[in-house]
Formats: sequence, structure tokens, C-alpha cells
Amino acid sequence: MGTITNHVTNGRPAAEQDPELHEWVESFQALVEESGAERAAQILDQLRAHAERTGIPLRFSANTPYVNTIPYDRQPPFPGDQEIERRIKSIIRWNALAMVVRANRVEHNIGGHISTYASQATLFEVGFNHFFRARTQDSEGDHVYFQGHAAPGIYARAFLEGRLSVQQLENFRRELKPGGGLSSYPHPWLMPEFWQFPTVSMGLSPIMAIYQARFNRYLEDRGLKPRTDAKVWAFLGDGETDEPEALGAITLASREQLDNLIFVVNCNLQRLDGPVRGNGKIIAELEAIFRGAGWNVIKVIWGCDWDTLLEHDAEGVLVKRMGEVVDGESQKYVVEPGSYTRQHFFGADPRLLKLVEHLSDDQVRKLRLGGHDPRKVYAAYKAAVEHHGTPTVVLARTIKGYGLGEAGEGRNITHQQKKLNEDELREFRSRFGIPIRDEDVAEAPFYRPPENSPEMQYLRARRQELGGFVPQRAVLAPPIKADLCELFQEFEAGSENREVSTTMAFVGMLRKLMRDPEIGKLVVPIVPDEARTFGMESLFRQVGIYAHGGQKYEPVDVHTLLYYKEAVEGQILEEGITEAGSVCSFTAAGTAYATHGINTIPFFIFYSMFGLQRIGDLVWAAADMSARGFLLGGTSGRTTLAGEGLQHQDGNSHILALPVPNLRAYDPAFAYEIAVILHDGIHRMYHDGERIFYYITVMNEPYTMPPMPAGAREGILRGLYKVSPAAGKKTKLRAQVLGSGAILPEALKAQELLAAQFGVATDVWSVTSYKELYRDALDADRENLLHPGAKPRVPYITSALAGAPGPVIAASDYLKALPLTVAKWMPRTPVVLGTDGFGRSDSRAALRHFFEVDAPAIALAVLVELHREGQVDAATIERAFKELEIDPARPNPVTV
Ligand SMILES: Cc1ncc(C[n+]2csc(CCOP(=O)(O)OP(=O)(O)O)c2C)c(N)n1
Ligand SMILES: [Mg+2]
Repeated sequence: MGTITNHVTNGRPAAEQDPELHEWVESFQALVEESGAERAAQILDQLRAHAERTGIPLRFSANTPYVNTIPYDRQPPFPGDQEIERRIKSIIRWNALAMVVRANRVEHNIGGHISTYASQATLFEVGFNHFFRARTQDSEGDHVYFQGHAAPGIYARAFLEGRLSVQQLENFRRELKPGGGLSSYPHPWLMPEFWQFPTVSMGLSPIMAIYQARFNRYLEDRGLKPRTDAKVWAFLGDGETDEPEALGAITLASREQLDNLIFVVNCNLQRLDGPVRGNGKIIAELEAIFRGAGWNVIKVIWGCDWDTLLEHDAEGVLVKRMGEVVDGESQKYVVEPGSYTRQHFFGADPRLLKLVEHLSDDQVRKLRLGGHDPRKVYAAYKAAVEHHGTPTVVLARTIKGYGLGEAGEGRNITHQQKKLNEDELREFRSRFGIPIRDEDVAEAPFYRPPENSPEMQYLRARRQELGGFVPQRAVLAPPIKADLCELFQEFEAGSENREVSTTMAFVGMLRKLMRDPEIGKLVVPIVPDEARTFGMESLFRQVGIYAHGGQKYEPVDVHTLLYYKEAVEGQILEEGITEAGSVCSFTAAGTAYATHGINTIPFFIFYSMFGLQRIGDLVWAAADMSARGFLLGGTSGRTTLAGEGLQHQDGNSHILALPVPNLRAYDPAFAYEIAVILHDGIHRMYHDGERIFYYITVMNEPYTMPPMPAGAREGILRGLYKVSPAAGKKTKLRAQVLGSGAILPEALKAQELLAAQFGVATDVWSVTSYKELYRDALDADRENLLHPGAKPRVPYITSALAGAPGPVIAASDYLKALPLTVAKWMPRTPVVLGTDGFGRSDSRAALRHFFEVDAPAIALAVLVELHREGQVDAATIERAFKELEIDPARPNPVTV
């Protein structure tokens, strides 16, 4: 009963000293005892409502008292063997520490983190021994996002489990060593059979975990997988929660009732430089935020040592004191001797001093915190997995660098600590009872108990019970066999006289794909509130918008053909205005082939300017995870999106696509190009299993789509093909114009103009992908460098343009740097035209004129190049400036 009193009083004036209050508390207690907690809560709710109606201003607080959410009397018994678990955990602690210390001895400053795992060991180990389920034949297993900097602890456990060798541990952070090493952090790209989720760019794993949990539900609601009780666990740092992405999507999780999602925030009160909230309380702050967002919040602040103290805190002074001490001060209690805590914490009130008078200073210092107490952590996790209706966050109080003593425990330098001297190692060894001899300890040897030891047997038995090892990644989905030739063929014929945009053409393909009997159901269209922008509203009705709870209202446009239809089995993920959230859905869907064994094919379409530029790091994480699927940069191009201006017009994204190694980037101009790219992409990713994904830009400018020229397929995929040969091959004046995407039609106009007005015969090429050309050429160069005696490999761009007569002009709606990436491999130095500078609002024609990428600008560049070669005289150039209406004194778009 003592604990309940603590909750109620929360440091308010003690009831004993306030007779009126005393009477109220007594009757309330009687109510609880007679009618139960539920009824008591109901009465309180009604009283509150009554007070509000009466106009009494009530104070609002989203916080509960600064004590454990689960009081001692509701704590379930611990089901494991606590002593063996402690020993296993101690060995893992030692190996994690040894791994980092040894790595930094061999290679000075190779890095690694000791303190993060040291603070988190119990939070993980309780999970490993009792909760994290592996995937088996019959159950899908949990998805666990491990805090990235705690990777040494996960490796150390896998070593005990027999999954990693001594050599691998020795090569921690030295992945290039013979025999292989271990990646610094969780990177599925580098350890594809081990890690599932990259978590080290802080703030990304919480939002990814939310959308992962949501996507798991989506698969169930759409009947693509059976309903299960599998969980998504995400372990975060308390400092990490300052990243906007970390908390930015938490209301989605509660709105969608994601009770399959559990966050565990390791509240060690410290980040890299110092305290997370030295002058405040991070746990209280997070509690209020998550409660306000509708989450189930479980605080695990105090360990069992504190239960007896709380029991004797009849007047609530201890709870009050717990609630008022700021985190910076709490950190001090970790570093200072027990006498300090006695004086500064308990010394605030004689009644508190009395509470601990039976404890020595050392005992005061060792009063264990919640996150280091397996019983408290178990209670919290159990409550979390059994909770229904909302997601749960466990806020666990821990100590950064736990067990490091003088070497770092609770100190501001602890995050960076990677080297321990012999004394410090010996102390750590003794504190955790690792059977390593004094004379060996300086070497920091790894320790693995004998196979038949109780520790090893227990560890194996627990994992067996939970289905196997975690983390583990495997490609589970079989290749897609569907023959999509016929499906895409239709788009190779062109649009005849109908003017359509590439976006419309793409949507047509998507719609058709979704009707395909074999793969239609696997398509996952994702939009961040832009479906209408891209003409996709017809899909609303066709396949429905996903809504876990179904549509609970009659939409205002119900009488129209294309009404806003939401449905439990809806296929479209209409994410609202969150590109970050949408790309997380993309990643979850694009990796379902591994996480669920389901080949879902995501198509995420967005305003291209708000793509790679805004959510580049999430795309990087998707790449790390080998996500498959298509990113569609809509309304792309600096001059193609009329009217919108500086913030919207994208001339950057194809440059930003360059660094992502496994991202194939295409800037197609015609429907058949898109059809060829999509068809090939699905085949490469879902049939051949390549670890690639796609970025394709699509535009909203309508024009007639020509039929596909014979033999164009290979060039489309490799990045370049001749789309329109020069008419008069015998003409003396010849030129080559390379156009891409939105600017290809300008190149074709320039071809006509040059022929008609200046007698120049021009070949026009469509560059569908500078990135592909660039990769291929770099590959060839490298091969030739390493094999100087062999017959040189000629890059595709060089062979494609070989013998093409005349100057080369390359024009795109992107930065000039894009064609310049391949300039070196062209038969001659090209003139590049592009859209460097800030966009602005005007018509397409005006913008293309301003950025010097329209047909006249292309034609002028051809003529000036021919003039330099002495093939065109000065008078023609003068005429060109006049006829093409180009003012040489016009402003440079880069600087205005
Ligand atoms: C986006 C990003 N910014 C910065 C870092 C560098 N960094 C790594 S760990 C760390 C501090 C982590 O503190 P916290 O989240 O509290 O985790 P703890 O180690 O205390 O558990 C920082 C700043 C990073 N990994 N990612
Ligand atoms: Mg921290």
C-alpha cells in the first residue's frame, strides 16, 4: 500500500498535516479497496470533468511522479535464473570491452564504443533471454533495431553463441583484413547475413521502426501475411531523441494503434559531450511527450534496492526529492562517493537521511537503478508485449559506462573512452568476476566458457526457446517469375497524337502493373499527399487508400467516380506530408523480401526537390539495407515545373543520386524509355536479386510520346542512344546534341532549327542516365589501369559516340556538372548546358530561355563551336544571335 500512497501524494503536503486532505485521501483509499482501481479512476475522471464544467481551473500535467510505472506490488516474478544471466551478461560485457580495447591497441584511433553498451547490457540481455524471437518456419520473429553504438555488445553475444570467430572479433573495425572483420555499426550491406537494420545515423531508426511496424500491419490487413503478435523493438539513446526524425512520427504510431511497436530509450542521461538535460529531466520530458502522443509509457527508473526505501517513505518525501533533482546532479551521484549522495540527495530532508541511516556510504552508492535491474526491466518488457491498443515506450534509467569505474563511469568523457590501462582492466575483470588470471588481464583476452558450462547451456537453451539467433538476416523471398513483356510493350508504341506527360505515362504503367494477376498485389504505391499532383487520384477508387480501421465516414466526394476511398485492404500508402515517413515505408516495403519473405515492390512518388535533397540520409539507409523498388522524382527539372519557383524546381537531384552506390538513376524523356527501365528494373531486382534500387525522374509537361526506335533498348538502359539521326548526312556542317529528360524535346527542336535556318545536320541523342554512363566509364578506366597489357576496354559512351561528326553539346535540366561527369570519355570536349542557379517562378519557355537550355541556346552553342573550328563565319554567328534572340549581355543565371 505504501507505494500507492507515494503515487498519490507526489510530494504534496502530507495528508497527516492537513486534516481535510486526510479525510479525502482516506475516502479515496476506501473507494480503491472496495470498488477497485478501475472504478476509482473513473470517479476521478468524472470529478475532473465536473470541476471543468464548474469553471475551476485545473492544472495540466502530462507527467506522473518520478517513480517506476510498475510499482513493486505489481511486479511479476522474474522467470529466469538471475545468477546465470548475470554471469553471461558479465562475460559479454568483458568481451565487448576487450574487443574495443584490443582494436585500438592494434590500430591507434580505430574507434569503437564501450560506454553505450555498458549502460545497455541489461536492457539487451533481458530481451535476448526472454523476449526477442527469431524467425522460424512457423513464426515470423521480431524485428529489433539495436542502438548502433552498442554494436560491440551484440558482437560479443554472437561470439558466445558461436556465430562469430575470435578472428572476426579481433578484426573489429578492420573489415578489410584477410578473413574479414566486423563493421563498426549495424550495416546490412556489409554484413548481409547478420544485421537487418542500419541504426547508426541517429534519429533514423525510431522513425524507420515506426513505419516498419505500420508496414507489418499493412501486410496483414491486405492478406499478404498472416496476423501475428510479432513485435518491432527499437533501442534508442536518450540524446538521440533530440533528432527531429526520432520523435517526429510518434503520433502516427499511436493513431495507427501500433501495439506491435516497442521503443526502449536508454536514459543514461548523457550523450557524447555531456548531459542530455543537465538542467532538466530527460525521462520526465520524454514521458510527457509520449503520453501526450498517446503512447503507453513505462518508466523504469529505480531498481529493487529502492523499493524498501519507497516502502518507508510514507509521507512522499523521497518521491518528491526524486522528482526535483535535475539530471546533471543525478549524474554526480554516479561519479562521487556515497557520502556525497547522502549529503546532497538525502541530506535535503532529515526524514530522507533517516531512510538511509542503516546503509553504509558504499551501499548508498550502489543503490541500483532500474535499467540495470533485470527484474525491473523484465517487468517493463512483459507489460509492453502484453499491452494492447497503443505502442509502448520504456524509459529506462541507466549509467553510461556502467562498470568502468574511474575509467569512465558516468563521466563526461565516457562516450569516447576506448582505452583502458592494466589496472582498469583488472578492476573491471574483478568487478564482473571474469575468470581471467592477473598475469593475462593486460592482454584483454576474449573469454568463452566451455561448451558444457552452465552459462553456455543456459544461453543456448534460451535462444532455442525463442527460435534461434537474433539479429539474423536472410533473403527469404523466391524470385518473381512473371513475364511482363506484354504488359510493358503497349507503352513502346507511343501516344500517337495524344499529348501526355511522363508522369501520366508512368501512372498508366503503374495502374496496369497493379492489375497484373501475379505481381499486382505486391505493388505498394506510396505518396506524401501528392497523388493529385501526379494524376494518381484514379487509383484511390481502383485500389483504395490503406486505413487500418477502415473508412469511418462518408467522403464528401462519394458521388463522384474517383472518390476518396479508404479501406482496410487499401493498397495505396497515402502518408500525408512526410517525405521522411514515406521513404521509411518505401524501405520497409523494399526490404520485405528479407524481413518477411515477400516481394513487395514499392513505388514512392514525390516532388523531386523534396526527395534526395531533403531525405538523403534515409535513402542512404535504404541503400545500406539493400532496399528494392522505385523512387519517382515527380515534377522534376529546374525549368519544367512552371510557376513554382526557387524552392520547388529541382536541378539537383540527379547530382545527389550520384553518391548512392547501388541507386540507378534515370532521367527519361519518353514513355517507352520509362517502360524499358521499369521492366528491366523489376527483372534485375526481383528476378535476378540484384542489390539495387531506382531513382527515376518524371515530368508534368505534356507532349506526344513517340514510338520506340528499333534497337534502342540497350542504349536506354546503358544511358545513351541515338533518338533522332541527322536528316542530311551529306551536309558539311555536322553536330551532335545530347539531350535528357525534359530538355530532350528542346534538343529535337534545335535539330530542326539548325537544319532549317543554318544548314547544320544534327544527330540527337537521348541521355537517359549520366550516372550509368559515368559508372561504366569509370569501370573501364579502372580495368585498363589494372591491366595495362590487355586490350583496353572502351567505355560505352566512347564507343557509342565514336565517329559521330562535329561538336558535341550536352543539355539537361540539371546542373552542368552532370554531363561534365562523362566529358572526359566523349570523342571531344562537349559544351554543357544546364540549370545551375536558383529557380524562379515563370513559364517553362521563359525559364528555359533564362537558364539557357532552350532550343535557341542549344543551336547557338552548336554554331559557336562550328565557328571556332572555322566552319561557320562571323556573319552567321551575328545572324544567329539576332534570329535566335539571344542577348550576349543577359545575366548569368547562376548569380542572379
Ligand atoms: C545523426 C548523427 N549525429 C551524430 C552522431 C554522432 N554520435 C554518435 S553517438 C553520439 C551520442 C549518443 O548519445 P545517446 O543518444 O544519448 O546514446 P548513448 O551512447 O548515451 O546511449 C553522437 C553524437 C551520429 N551517429 N548520428
Ligand atoms: Mg545517452
